[in-house]
Amino acid sequence: MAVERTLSIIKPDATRRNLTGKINARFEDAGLRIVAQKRLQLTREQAEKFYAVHAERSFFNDLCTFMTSGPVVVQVLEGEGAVLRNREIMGATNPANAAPGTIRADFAESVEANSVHGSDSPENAANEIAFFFSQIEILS
Ligand code: DAT
Ligand code: MG
Repeated sequence: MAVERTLSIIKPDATRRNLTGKINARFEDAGLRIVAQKRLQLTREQAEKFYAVHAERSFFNDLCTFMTSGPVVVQVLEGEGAVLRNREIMGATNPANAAPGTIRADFAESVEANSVHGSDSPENAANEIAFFFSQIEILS
């Protein structure tokens, strides 16, 4: 499997509970490398643009309100099959369905406040990384 990069976001419910380090340890312990990282306050406009694919969903407005409710940590993770690997480490969207030992099973508060975002395909990863980072901010 090829070395890939994926976009990860530690969401406001997790930064609020001071879980950034514990979540980063999950990535590093699984062999993913954090090759870029910054703490941001998303604007409403950024949240709506980032989640535009969900614009017609009933939860879109609440999702954007939640994502702007506090700081997030955006990061680029790199490693073998990083996109799928990160989805495995995160667990299912709804923490009630997330496998034991995954970030969402261990830390998420609800389907909305589910602690982390991860890109779902290499194509989306490239677009989502470019949404937050310039090439010179990413250091393998
Ligand atoms: P994922 O974040 O696992 O890729 P997604 O892309 O389907 O999941 O949805 C993006 C986010 O939207 C998700 O992390 C939390 C929120 N969300 C999804 N389904 C929801 C629902 N049924 N009710 C409330 N929020 C939801
Ligand atoms: Mg998604």
